[in-house]
Amino acid sequence: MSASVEEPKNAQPRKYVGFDTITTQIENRLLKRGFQFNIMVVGRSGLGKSTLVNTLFSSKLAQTNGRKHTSEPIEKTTEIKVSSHSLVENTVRLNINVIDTPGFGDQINNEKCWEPLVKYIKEQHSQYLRKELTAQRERYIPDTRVHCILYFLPPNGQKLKQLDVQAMKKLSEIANVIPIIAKSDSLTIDERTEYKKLLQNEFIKYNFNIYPYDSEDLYDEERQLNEDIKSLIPFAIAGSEKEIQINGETVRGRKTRWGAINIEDVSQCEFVFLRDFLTRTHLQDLIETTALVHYETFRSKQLIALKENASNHPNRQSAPSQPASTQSLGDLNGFHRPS
Ligand SMILES: Nc1nc2c(ncn2[C@@H]2O[C@H](COP(=O)(O)OP(=O)(O)OP(=O)(O)O)[C@@H](O)[C@H]2O)c(=O)[nH]1
Ligand SMILES: [Mg+2]
Repeated sequence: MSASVEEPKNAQPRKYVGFDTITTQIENRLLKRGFQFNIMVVGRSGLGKSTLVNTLFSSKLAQTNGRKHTSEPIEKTTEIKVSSHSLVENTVRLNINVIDTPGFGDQINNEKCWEPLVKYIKEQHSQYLRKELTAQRERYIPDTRVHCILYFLPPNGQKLKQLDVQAMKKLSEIANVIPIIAKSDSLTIDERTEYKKLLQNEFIKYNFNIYPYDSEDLYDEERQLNEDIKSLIPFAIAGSEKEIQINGETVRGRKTRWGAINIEDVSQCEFVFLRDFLTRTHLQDLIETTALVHYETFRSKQLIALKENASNHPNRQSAPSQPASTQSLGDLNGFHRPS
């Protein structure tokens, strides 16, 4: 047989294509799509949650549907409110949703005041799972899962109150919780150090699962970084919705009769550490941990519950008019609460 089959002209790639180009491909795809990062702020009323939401990325925002101007007042938060912001750094687009929540402690009965937040977080997981399980799932499922909870603690130098203990315990079971000391401008540097130590001991005493978690997969470098971060947590921060003048320079800060604080100055408060931690060093890990640890736990509990449900009701499964999978998926609307 003569070799009459001509090689297609473009059969050989003109450029080098090897395994190492895969990272570039993934990188390009990620860069094009950008990162989606969802942060929730939680804590007692009046601790500065909404203010921090407006402070966190304000100097770097490309787009926002939050406050348009610093003169707009920040009002008391009465319902869960999501604002979306977009940030671009070195050609990387970061889409951030901030979930602002009403402060605890306003109701007469504060028992289980964290429940609406737990419900919100589980609903996002449930939505994601439903999309993932449909026959023709979207190639890219929009991610509304909460990647990180900033838990605000009052700057009072005291041990944790039961309300905070219970809320932190519940929330850290289903999401990455990062405690912070709110309004730390009201503490001296010594008071701050003392309070931080006290809280770190409280976290150990109550056995909280505080982010970042230990894992055997970590490189030595990452482990060291996590140790450093753990010694910093809870971050002592201050927020400000206003810009002020210090030595002729306009900075984001707070001015009182006793002096002024520039919140972006690391010698005065740890706001910049928190921002770097969220948007630089731990961004990808927070997103990944949510998917691989918290969402995965939710997902497997749900699927086991669905399976048990199906085997307890075999007739439902064999109903010809509706395939079992669709039927079970309907159950996810009100997610199961496996005991
Ligand atoms: N000293 C000081 N005051 C702050 C700080 N952050 C916010 N405040 C002030 O505290 C008050 C309450 O701030 P908000 O941001 O509304 O508090 P919140 O936690 O959202 O309150 P709720 O919506 O009721 O839960 C405002 O007057 C802020 O200006 C801070 O870091 N230091
Ligand atoms: Mg608020």
